[in-house]
Amino acid sequence: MRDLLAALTELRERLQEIPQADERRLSDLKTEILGRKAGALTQILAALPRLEPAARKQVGGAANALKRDYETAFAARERELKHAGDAGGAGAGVDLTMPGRARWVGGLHLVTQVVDEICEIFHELGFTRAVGPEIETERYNFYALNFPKDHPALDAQDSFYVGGDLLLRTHTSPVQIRTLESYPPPIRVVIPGKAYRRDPFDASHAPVFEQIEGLAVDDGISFVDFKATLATFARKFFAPDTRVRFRPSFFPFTEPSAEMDVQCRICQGAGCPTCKQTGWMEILGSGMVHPAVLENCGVDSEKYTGFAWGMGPERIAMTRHGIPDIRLLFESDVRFLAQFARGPR
Ligand code: 2U9
Repeated sequence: MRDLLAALTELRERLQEIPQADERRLSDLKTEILGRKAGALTQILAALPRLEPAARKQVGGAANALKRDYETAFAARERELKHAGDAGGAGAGVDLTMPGRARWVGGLHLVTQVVDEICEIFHELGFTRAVGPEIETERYNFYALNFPKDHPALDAQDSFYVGGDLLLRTHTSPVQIRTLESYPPPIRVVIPGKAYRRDPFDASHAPVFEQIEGLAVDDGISFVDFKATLATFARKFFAPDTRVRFRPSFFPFTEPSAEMDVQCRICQGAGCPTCKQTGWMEILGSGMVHPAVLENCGVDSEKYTGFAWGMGPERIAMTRHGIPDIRLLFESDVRFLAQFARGPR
């Protein structure tokens, strides 16, 4: 009996091992102590019937109490280990088959993507990107570009004046003027940037919008260079088989002037609501640089000629994707923008 009580005392000390045990150790301990045949405590309990009644009572009481304590300690440790798994630790409670949460990844705005793509195409054609101020003087925004003094664009009703003769530029053309003043030909520049006009904010107009303009000036640049460069751009941007046409137009800064259309991408020229049944979509205005503009910048118009163009990336994005309202491009609604989500090129 004394041996059994000593064994029980020893086993009680080993209770302390349980809170530190990992899953594997816990399972081994359970077998070692409570195992159905060879468990140390099981064997003590099995020996009880052979003891004298008084000894049976003393050893049995202590052995049963110890068994309860073991069972409680094992259960508590098992719960603890399961919880650790739930909290993200390795082991029980982690469902490795559960799908992960999708990470929200941002992208470039559709108009930014179109601006980058257009600039890249002109870069391949030998044009360098140039930028300039958004607040301009009337000279850079109008007069150097051969606008007459009574042109309606100079009216405060049409342009945003910020004081005196300073205004928010109504196009990016002042950057071409600054380039012509600062660098001798040959010049090939493409200018992306914002422009501002006092237009109502409706389905096809916005008071602030992106523009991309371009300019090539050199000795011997002809109308053929002008048409071929812009037609090449259209075929690189839309598709290699894109048909283009040039219609006569008028701008104070170009002579002759032309608007370039591409065959409607939606109806292939047959006529549809998007192209207003014409089979064509206008994508840019252009022309040979007016000699007066070259002279205003100190460039000899007898020696040099050039061509220039301007286009609206919002409008081009709308043409390409069939977007019906320009305001969708300003509202930052991710449900709309996510359709075009792409990262930096
Ligand atoms: C210089 C000489 C010539 C730039 C040009 C256009 C025609 C044109 C519009 C297209 C849509 C502006 O965004 S829009 O409303 N632009 O039609 N722009 S030629 O001509 C220049 C510019 C600078 C020194």
